[in-house]
Amino acid sequence: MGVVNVTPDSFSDGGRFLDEAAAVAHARKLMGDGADILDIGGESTRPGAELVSEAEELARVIPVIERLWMETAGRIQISVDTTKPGVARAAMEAGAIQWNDVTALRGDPDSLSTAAELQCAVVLMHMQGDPRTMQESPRYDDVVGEVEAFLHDRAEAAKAAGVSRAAIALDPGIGFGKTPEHNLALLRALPRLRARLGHPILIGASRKRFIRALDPSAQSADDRLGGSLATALWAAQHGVAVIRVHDVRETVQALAVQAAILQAAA
Ligand code: HH2
Repeated sequence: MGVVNVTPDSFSDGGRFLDEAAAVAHARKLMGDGADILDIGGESTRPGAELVSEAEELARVIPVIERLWMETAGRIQISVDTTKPGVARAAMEAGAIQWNDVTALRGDPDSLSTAAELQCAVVLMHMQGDPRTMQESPRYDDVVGEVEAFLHDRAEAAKAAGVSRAAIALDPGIGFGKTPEHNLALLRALPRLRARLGHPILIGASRKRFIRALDPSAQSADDRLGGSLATALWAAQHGVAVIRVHDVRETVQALAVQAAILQAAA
């Protein structure tokens, strides 16, 4: 899954693809690089990010989704990264098929019923707190157990609201209200999460700050490709279904080499 941020303030690429033409050109590049899914977002969720109005978010993402859908005629799956049911609805009308929600459909009282009505695929992500404050003091007694229980409960809530079981993917939310140690524990626990939750897992670790904790020289998000690739390979090896990344070409190449080694005659 390639990331297309139509925002001025995303942590790694804010401002680069804010206008429609730049965002569409970037999306085309990610498709050419081998992305199967494009995740289009109009509101940053980086720690401390400001909230965006629904009108502003619609104005950022809908023209991009419409253009991509017209150009690609279904050759690529379009996902919308939003916490707002109104944006998800407009995105599905414009051609998206998936709602990626970092609040796991808790962002609005209408989120669950809207997802059920739209019959779209959903990604339900774990986050402790909200983006403005989540990195101030993340605390867990048992991070893996608590994230697993949360994702289980949100999948149940979605199903109870009418979302079909096969439409649900789950995401432990790397970097969302977590210390570097919490993130590493969750990555280590991917086989357990996958086995116990029984839904496809999505991982978004690309360019995130926990990589800086392991390599203090990686101050800028652009300096974190090595750590992003290491995480993508680990995730793929442990059965993660979707890997959300900024550097699609490099990730596809790394995954291809990994797959070739695993398939080579010994
Ligand atoms: N991470 C980000 C945004 N959306 N969605 C899911 N499901 N999982 C993630 O890990 C995830 C996500 C943050 O990355 P990015 O979109 O590059 O930054 P920003 O939120 O600042 O736009």
